[in-house]
Amino acid sequence: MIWNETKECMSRDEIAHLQGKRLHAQISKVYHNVEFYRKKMQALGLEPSDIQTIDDVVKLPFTTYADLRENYPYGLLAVPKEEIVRVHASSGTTGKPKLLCYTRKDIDIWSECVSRAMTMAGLTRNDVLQVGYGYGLFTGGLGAHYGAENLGAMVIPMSTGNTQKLIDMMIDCEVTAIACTPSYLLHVAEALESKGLVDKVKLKVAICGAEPWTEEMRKQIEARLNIKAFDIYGLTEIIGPGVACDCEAKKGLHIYEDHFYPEIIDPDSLEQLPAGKLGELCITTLTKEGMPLIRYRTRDLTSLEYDKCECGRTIARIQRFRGRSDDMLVIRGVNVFPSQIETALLTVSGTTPNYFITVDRVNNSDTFDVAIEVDEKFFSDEIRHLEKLRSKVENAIHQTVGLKAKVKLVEPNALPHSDGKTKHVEDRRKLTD
Ligand code: DLL
Repeated sequence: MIWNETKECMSRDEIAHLQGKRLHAQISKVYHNVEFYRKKMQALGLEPSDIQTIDDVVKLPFTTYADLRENYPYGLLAVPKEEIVRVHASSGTTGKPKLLCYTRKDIDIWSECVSRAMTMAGLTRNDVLQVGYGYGLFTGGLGAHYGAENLGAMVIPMSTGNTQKLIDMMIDCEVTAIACTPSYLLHVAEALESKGLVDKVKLKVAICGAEPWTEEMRKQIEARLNIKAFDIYGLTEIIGPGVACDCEAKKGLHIYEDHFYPEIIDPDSLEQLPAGKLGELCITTLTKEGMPLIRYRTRDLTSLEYDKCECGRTIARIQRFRGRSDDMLVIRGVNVFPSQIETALLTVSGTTPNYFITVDRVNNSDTFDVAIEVDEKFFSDEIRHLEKLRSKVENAIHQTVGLKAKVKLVEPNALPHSDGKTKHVEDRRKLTD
């Protein structure tokens, strides 16, 4: 089922009843199948029978990305490994990535959620959709792809990296919809404008996400391409894109509450906050089989609204994201933790752990500059040695982060030093309205 009216327009009581039933079943499963959850619950004196209604969720312990990293790769599996048909991964603060495992049913539910999001954006089986998210361990490409196929639309799996080809196929194949990051779409808009091709494309809808963006960016995209742009949210840990998406009313992103139970918590006290209050989004997966997550702290800062939307849906709405409660940056759709720079620098001798990241948005594209203090001797040495070191550092960062940085090597003590918490990042992009 694609447009799941029975699940998106229930009364709040019906939603709570379904969520309670599913939570109870999910908790019984993880208690018996995942030692990590069993131990955490036992430490709190909890048994599955203590979790009967959705309000009981507050009794449960939180899960964090550190838990995922520590249990890498299969420690949080709730089914035998043979039932896993796919994995995806997302970068972590240091070292190993977070690995997420999907059963056949998980993939089906994920595809249905993405199809529901695409339906919300007005797409049907008559549409031709280009996927401009990366394919691979990142969930964007395959997530959008399976969702669009499930909808019955024609999918063109472009992936990233070849804008000219994307534009050629957009025109030749009469593409009507695109799924990609908002910053990339602005880049595509620029390329189309510079070639005078905007009138040649049949694009009407864009489904953009994977990075923070503003209403201003949405207006620009819509005006420059004469299309409607929708905001889609998700994270690898929960499933990938399709956790939530906005509708025509643009009053927030509808979260598929029949599969994902959202809470807002105070990131310091960890208390649950009421509707409308800004805090950290925390999600419990209600139907996931492979790697269910209980009260997963997304670190994304937002608020929730529960009143009925103009579109008729009764499922909760996530408001535009206001940032993160950790230091993760999303640069050109790639998650970057500043500590990854430190990890990269450890592999290059002659460097120090003193670095400074500057992120900006120039011509609608994110810039990623890293200044690093290096051994004094490189400045009295021949310039080619400094150049060689710079290229080694650039490669190490590219390897660790998965993104190319513009590296500048500086002399010791050239970067700002302070007694308190060392500042390693300046984000000059204005990503909240
Ligand atoms: O970015 C999944 C995705 C792919 C979502 C394509 C939408 C479209 P991760 O790489 O695990 O997964 O990154 C998840 O990206 O916790 C947010 O901080 C940020 N993010 C994702 N979508 C949005 C959005 C994918 N619409 C992290 N608005 C999340 C703001 C977003 N931030």
